[in-house]
Amino acid sequence: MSLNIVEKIFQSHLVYGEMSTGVPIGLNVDEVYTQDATGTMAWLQFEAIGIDKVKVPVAVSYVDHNMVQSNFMNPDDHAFLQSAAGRFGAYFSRPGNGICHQVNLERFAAPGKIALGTDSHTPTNGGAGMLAIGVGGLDAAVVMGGAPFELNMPMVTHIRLSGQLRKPYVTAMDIILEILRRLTVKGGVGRIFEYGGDGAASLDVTQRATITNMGAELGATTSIFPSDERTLEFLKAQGRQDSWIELKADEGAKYDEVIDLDLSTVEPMAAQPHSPDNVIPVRELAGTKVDQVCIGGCTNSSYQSMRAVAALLNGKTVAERVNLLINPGSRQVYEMIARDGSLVSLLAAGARVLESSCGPCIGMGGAPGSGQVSVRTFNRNFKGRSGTKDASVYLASPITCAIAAVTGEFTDILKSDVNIPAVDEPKVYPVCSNMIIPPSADNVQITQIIKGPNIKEVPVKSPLDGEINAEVLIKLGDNITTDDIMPAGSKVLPFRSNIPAISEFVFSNIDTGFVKRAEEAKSKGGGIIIGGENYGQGSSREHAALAPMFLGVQAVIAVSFARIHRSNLINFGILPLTFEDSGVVGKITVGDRLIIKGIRESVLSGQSCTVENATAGFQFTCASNLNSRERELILIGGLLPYTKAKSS
Ligand code: MIC
Ligand code: SF4
Repeated sequence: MSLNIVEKIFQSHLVYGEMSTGVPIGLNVDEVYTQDATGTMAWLQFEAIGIDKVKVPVAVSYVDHNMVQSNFMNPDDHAFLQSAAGRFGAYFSRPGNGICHQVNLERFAAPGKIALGTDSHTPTNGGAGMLAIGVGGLDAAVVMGGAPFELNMPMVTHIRLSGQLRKPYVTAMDIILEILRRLTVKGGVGRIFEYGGDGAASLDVTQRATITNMGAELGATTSIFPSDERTLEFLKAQGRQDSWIELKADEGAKYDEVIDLDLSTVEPMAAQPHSPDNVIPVRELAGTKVDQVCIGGCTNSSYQSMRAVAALLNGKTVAERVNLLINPGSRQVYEMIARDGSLVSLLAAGARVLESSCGPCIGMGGAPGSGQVSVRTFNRNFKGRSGTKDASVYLASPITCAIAAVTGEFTDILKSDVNIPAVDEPKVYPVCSNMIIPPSADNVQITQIIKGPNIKEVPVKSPLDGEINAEVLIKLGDNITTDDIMPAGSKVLPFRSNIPAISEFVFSNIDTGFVKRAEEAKSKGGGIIIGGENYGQGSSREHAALAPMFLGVQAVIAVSFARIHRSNLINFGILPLTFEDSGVVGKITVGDRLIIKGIRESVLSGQSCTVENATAGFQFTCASNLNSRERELILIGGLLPYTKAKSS
């Protein structure tokens, strides 16, 4: 039978289930990686499960998000993660070594293998033919403990690329922005995007990785490219040609959908505030003034991007009105631009070059001024994520950004006379692993786990009661992001390992009364959240489920859910329900009391449940759509009690 690439990888990792759309399948996993902002919880959960050593072939713990260190909390987390990696047998990528996805692509990505990462941009590794999926921390912990990873078999969409980019003006970032323009932030839900076609060969691995990275913004499970000569070139240059295998779809392989894209028609694009799919051609923005430019992040900080930006800035000065911030994605990239003189060009032009970390992308420093326009090479421009609520954040390619830094405005590059160098993939990357501490076989007994005072126990929910009788705490529209639910930024991120403290910030950017209402409702049956379509899109942060659970939220009733967030809700025992008739949403008001009788039976049988709005006096029905494992999780109070029960 002819198979596509996704089916080939799933088939070689299949533990149980049948590969037909929507059916749960269990997969063996080759690598799990964590980053610090989600990793502290993941490793605390791994510890709580009580397993002595990670059971996947490779586990890596990165530190890249929480790097501001304005007090003891961030460095305490780093010390905890380093000690947990030593204790449980994971590699530890030290602070300063770079952003997890960029470093993982350089050091660990391998075609044909499966990786899970506790970050929604884990699909970056798909640029090297690895099937890499973003998950919540608890899912990662359980898989590190030896369980298969379960997901419902997604649809596979083939994106057939033809032609060539009008390089160097048009970049991989413009391709993924064009796809976001066409498909929107909901367009990838329940799908894996498999790239192919003649045009794929014209893209190198880091360009492919830009595309698979930002595929997360489509809501996709993941995205993947074939493994071909370009993949081999990359792995060779990284000194890892042994990891290479060829990977391509069989002749006649089938797909659920096919989308054609001629690369020669793509032009420079930008996402306007406040959504990555609000995309228009840069030429339509020409003349719009820019106050801040940020270059780097996990989407666009390859050596090729940095070198091109440096060449553009060489001998020029950043426009007077503009602040230019640059964070190279990894220590390797940083070292390369230092050695070839690019760093000098950047500094001489007036760029503020930061360390290799997420930085401004997640609001860890580098916030724009009030009402300012910021254009960034990052992947998300949700309102307030930059740290400034009224800033206008645009997303664009490193080339578009560098030109804006010099001219102080968006420029129609195709009409301008800027001379842009084409930078090819290096033949050899400087490989130095001194910032990655490998697991040592015999340290299990000797390493103590270090926990600072801000690191608190993981709260666990009690089993589902026979009836939910709770108050509507908030009612929301479509596409609510996990940044809306659980904001990030330098004030909130340090509390990622302290659920009681971080819970005080739930919905704080959109409804400052939420926490108080939830706390008051907690002793009276708890609360319910009402959402629209694609509830919980964006980041994999499980805190967006864990903190509401801690505040007594029993259920979220929405029109539809984003994949990772839905799993996170279930993992922490919060029931995700969907409206059978979304017309009733308009009749529900904050403060209404909703009663769901016989909820355990409905969950068990998989049948719709009847929700009584006792305040407004009407009833409606909801579906739970849980598979058999998810039902068990909800009944017992989540994945942690489930895993413990299974292993006892
Ligand atoms: C993000 O880009 O929002 C993050 C921070 O990397 C998250 C993870 C997190 O919330 O810690 C992600 O993308 O999953
Ligand atoms: Fe870091 Fe931003 Fe990438 Fe998230 S999207 S991993 S915050 S660089």
